[in-house]
Amino acid sequence: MRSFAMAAIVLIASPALAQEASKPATYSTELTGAEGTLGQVELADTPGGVILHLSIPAGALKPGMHAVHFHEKGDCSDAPAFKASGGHYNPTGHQHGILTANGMHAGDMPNFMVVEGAKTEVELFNTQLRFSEDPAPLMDADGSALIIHEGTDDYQSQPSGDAGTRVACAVISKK
Ligand SMILES: [Cu+2]
Repeated sequence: MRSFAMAAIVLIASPALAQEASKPATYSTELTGAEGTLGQVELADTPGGVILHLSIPAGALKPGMHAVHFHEKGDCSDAPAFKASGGHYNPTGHQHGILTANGMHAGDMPNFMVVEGAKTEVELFNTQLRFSEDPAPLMDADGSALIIHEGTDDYQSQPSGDAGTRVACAVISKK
């Protein structure tokens, strides 16, 4: 006689356990220029860093490359100089610049391009920052500011990349 081994196949019906990606905290703020609102900034706090999205209408900034950094204080009250925002956000005590051996500031980021007659949409990812986690929380006691400069960051001149005048400022702080 042939014996048949019976294989029991057990199907376990389990509820869909597909994990939803947790939604990042987001923050929205206005960019202020010399004469008022100049654009919008959207931030998202992710496990790996902060995503930054800039939306700037055509004509609001001069065409060409511009430096953008996070500066140390959430204060844009002194337009058009925007010096109240302090220097670059640098809680870890590094030198300025992506090209500097002992760089870089937590607030350092690549330059972006403004094209004549076109709206500017820029997305940047900064892996050194978080909204409120150490070592570089944007929303610390005095907040921080996003600053756009008239010129280009050379990624090595101290203390701020020779990026020229500040032309726009956005406050980032705990609400
Ligand atoms: Cu700057």
